[in-house]
Amino acid sequence: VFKRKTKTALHQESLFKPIARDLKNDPKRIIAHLDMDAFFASAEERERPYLSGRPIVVGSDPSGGKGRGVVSTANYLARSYGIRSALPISKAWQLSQEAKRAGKPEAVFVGCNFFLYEKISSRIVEITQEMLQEFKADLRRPLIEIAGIDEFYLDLSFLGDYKKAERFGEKLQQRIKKQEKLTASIGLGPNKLIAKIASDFQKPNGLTVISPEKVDDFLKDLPISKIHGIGPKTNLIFKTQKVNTVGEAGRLPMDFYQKGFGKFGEDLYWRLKGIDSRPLERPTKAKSIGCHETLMEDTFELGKLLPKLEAMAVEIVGRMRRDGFKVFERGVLTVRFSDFVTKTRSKTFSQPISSKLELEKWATKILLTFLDKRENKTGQSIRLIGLRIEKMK
Ligand code: TTP
Ligand code: MG
Repeated sequence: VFKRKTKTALHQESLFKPIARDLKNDPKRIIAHLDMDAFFASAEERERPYLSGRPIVVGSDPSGGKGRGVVSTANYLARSYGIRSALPISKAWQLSQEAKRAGKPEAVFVGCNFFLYEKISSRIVEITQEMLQEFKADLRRPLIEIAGIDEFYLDLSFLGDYKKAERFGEKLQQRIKKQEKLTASIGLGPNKLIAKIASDFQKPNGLTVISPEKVDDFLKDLPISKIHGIGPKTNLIFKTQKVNTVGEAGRLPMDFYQKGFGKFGEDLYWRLKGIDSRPLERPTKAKSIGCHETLMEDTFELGKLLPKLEAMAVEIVGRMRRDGFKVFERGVLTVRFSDFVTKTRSKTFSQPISSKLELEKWATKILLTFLDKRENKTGQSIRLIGLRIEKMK
């Protein structure tokens, strides 16, 4: 399959590495990926029964179509209007108005409540841990990788076969439904790559099992964009080869991947064949955790700025804990004024901080200096605020 090359010895070595030619999935491995369905929207629906059965959009304020932010997520009913994550909120508003004109119910727009989502996220992990314990897993090994606020990988190899793993998955879905009144979709497969594609395969409330012998069939007709790491740029390279499906892409020789994609190419070659040996990761050792937000409109008003700071502090401290850190030693606050001048202030604290409240207090103190003569001589209003923590331990 490989074209012989006469470049450097090193290059040849990488092309003909024997180990790469017969890479296989570890036959003993069973990996699960769990992903909550329409997470933020389902959480809001659960908290407010009067929203039940209505199209829900979680994100920034649409301000009657003039809002400036984006959609965080939409429930499945609102998705049937074409509304989805990362869409401008103004566009979501338009789509909802169109639906209304067509005689369908108007979407309900709700702001983000990270505190709630973080709390549910930890509960889901706890429920999973309890189940692992009941199934007598050896908890000294890391069996859960928290991959995001609503998703994680589980190593279920200890169960020994896919039938048992499937029963584990069903039971986990039932418990989450019973205890948290929310639905999750689960995928099972021989590695993280297949498990993740599988969890997305029958959403919502799906359980998709792709045992090793089913991998090739499962991947064959999937669009290549389903393979993690294939974005629009990579997609374009495949287009020039008239390749659309994973099956077609898997038939291209390694040479094509190494030439076209460099270091990433070899990995991609194996991924497209459903082979992936990535281990479950322990909590990431991020160097900083932060977020920022462009405000609905430029403002001086503390009543508008402080709730934003609080939401950010909640999100950041939540993420810090999920990532396995307990404290942080440095805070960074950024503001952008209406004239787009951007200023950043940071501080290394004499004592490490662990609570959201203390982060919020510090950030508020700094924010105040940006509102008066101290840091804002020309009286500009604020367009964006950003908050970040560093030196987490
Ligand atoms: P996802 O799991 O990608 O989406 P989801 O849970 O809303 O829907 P699905 O049923 O398809 O899994 O993301 C989890 C949460 O992360 C989502 O509820 C909101 C948030 N999010 C954003 O804030 N912005 C984004 O662009 C995306 C993709 C997600
Ligand atoms: Mg989800």
